[in-house]
Amino acid sequence: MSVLLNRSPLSIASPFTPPLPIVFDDATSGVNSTTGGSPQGLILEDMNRDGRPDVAVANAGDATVSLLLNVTAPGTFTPALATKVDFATGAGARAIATGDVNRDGKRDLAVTNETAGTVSILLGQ
Ligand SMILES: [Ca+2]
Ligand SMILES: [Ca+2]
Repeated sequence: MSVLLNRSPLSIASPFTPPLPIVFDDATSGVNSTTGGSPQGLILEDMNRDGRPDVAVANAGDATVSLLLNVTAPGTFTPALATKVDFATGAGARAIATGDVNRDGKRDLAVTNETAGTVSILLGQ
């Protein structure tokens, strides 16, 4: 999994004339983090409620979801992700989404498992 930062100019003239220039890092200058096998779906969501979006990846190859907490220092231009923590899903994890399934105020994950023909719900703790 690669994180490519948006390097667009921070100030926008008012009124600006579209198109707004957008510039990203490329895979050689971005940050690459290890996921599980054959990563498929990905979401950015603040799973631990610290104000920084974290990364969750559905891994079809090893039937897991990898959660990589965002540990980027505030105000820096270098993204940093913690080492992944894996959670078991059904076989062939593909798409991933978040929501508060049990309405306890904590983000949960829902993962489609293509091979198993199931959906896994992983409740936030
Ligand atoms: Ca977070
Ligand atoms: Ca919840």
